[in-house]
Amino acid sequence: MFIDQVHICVKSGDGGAGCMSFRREAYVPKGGPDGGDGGKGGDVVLEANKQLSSLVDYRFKHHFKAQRGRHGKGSRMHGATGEDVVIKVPLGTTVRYYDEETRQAGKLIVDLTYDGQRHVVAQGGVGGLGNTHFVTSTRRAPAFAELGEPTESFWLELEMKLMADAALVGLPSVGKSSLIARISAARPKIADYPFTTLVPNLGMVRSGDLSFVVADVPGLIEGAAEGKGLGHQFLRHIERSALILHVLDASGGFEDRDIIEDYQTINRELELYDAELAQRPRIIVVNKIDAPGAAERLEAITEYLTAEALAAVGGNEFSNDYQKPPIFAVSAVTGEGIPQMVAATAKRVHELRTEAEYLAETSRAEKSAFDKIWQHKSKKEVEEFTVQNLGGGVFKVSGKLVERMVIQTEWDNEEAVDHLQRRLDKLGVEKALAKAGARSGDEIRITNRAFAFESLYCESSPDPEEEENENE
Ligand SMILES: Nc1nc2c(ncn2[C@@H]2O[C@H](COP(=O)(O)OP(=O)(O)OP(=O)(O)O)[C@@H](O)[C@H]2O)c(=O)[nH]1
Ligand SMILES: [Mg+2]
Repeated sequence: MFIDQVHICVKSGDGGAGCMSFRREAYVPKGGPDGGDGGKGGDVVLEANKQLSSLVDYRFKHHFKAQRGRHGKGSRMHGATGEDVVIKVPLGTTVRYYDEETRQAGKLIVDLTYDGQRHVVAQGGVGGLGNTHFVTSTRRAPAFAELGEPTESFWLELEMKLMADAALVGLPSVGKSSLIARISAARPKIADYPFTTLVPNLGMVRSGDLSFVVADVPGLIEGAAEGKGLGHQFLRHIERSALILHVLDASGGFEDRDIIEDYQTINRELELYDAELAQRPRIIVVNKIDAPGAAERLEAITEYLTAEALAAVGGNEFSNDYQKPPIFAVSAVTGEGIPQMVAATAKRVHELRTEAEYLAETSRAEKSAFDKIWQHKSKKEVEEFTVQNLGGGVFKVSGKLVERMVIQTEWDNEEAVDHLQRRLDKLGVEKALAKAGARSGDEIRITNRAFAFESLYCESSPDPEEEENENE
């Protein structure tokens, strides 16, 4: 079965807790703090792998959990980092957030397009620091350590779009499957009724030194772009192909169809689905050239396409071969015209690939520069926080780092809470609270914790004695 969309639930590893411990040695009565740090939790990583051709592995396996970071230990022993979970996916997999309840896919996270490309979809939790970090000139024996950062699980939608170089596109029964069977080792079902092909087939085609992957997708019909027939869900596979092999039936089919109308129908559907698709490089393959009446239909469509191409260049003749419409008359049954069509396709795919590689190189360089800027920005964003006056002497502080600090604090430990307050002050939280109008004794909320505000910057009733001290 061809699986091209799955939902998986991922959870990175929690961070390990830092350790609170003091050195104990024979003959050393009072050893210093020696609690090691907790290890970082494992990441959940998606990795593109060219060996895979579908998402079938994730049809029944939905849950992926990375290992937690180990806790720190005495003697400055740091906890081990949790192992990552690496989820291998085929090339051409796009990854989005997914809301399990509403069954809606959300923001695009990444598009995995080249072999070995990796993306961390869930970062492991940060390990807590051991008590050795909290020694100051006045606090020689810190009796607290940080907790590890917990992580949460969430759902992702993985969607695979075929990465074929060329896609055989056309109405039902024009002979797309017959063609792929003729030019590659693929053996799809072929029959004289529409919608024989229900899932895409891929084939590898060789032509001299060049080779390319071709896709045979279910036939498109009028209204496909709006979801008619089977075509719609497969239109997205065409999106990935650099070249469209537009297949036309020169036999007229059972209904003696007009070949020019057929051509226009497909173009219209592509255009409606995505205007860019209509502009995609293409080769016209006029199939069933062995059938009676085929010669006239070939002539009609050639005339039509030539006029169209001339109009595009705005002249009466072509100044080079590239301006001519690429039309190939073939028969999947007799093999007539097939070698020429394959050679032209291979050549065009090769040209497009070279172009795309050049563009990918430049844009990858651009992208990594962009990533750096973004990383820098996100570090700043982590440190940012906001203060909200909820009224009635209650203030809420929100922000990534601030919240993480609170979560990693062991609240039963007075010294740890003390330390947290000092860190919040350092970040500027106290100042910001005072500025927002908080007074000593007011309630401060950060994530799920509430505590009383005590400030050096703003006293509810200034103590004269203290002021005197400050003036000294
Ligand atoms: N005479 C003749 N018949 C052909 C040729 N190519 C395909 N056919 C016939 O056309 C019918 C449809 O062929 P398929 O290859 O199944 O067509 P398809 O485009 O894949 O059709 P769907 O999968 O339904 O979209 C079959 O009966 C084929 O034998 C050809 O070159 N000449
Ligand atoms: Mg078919």
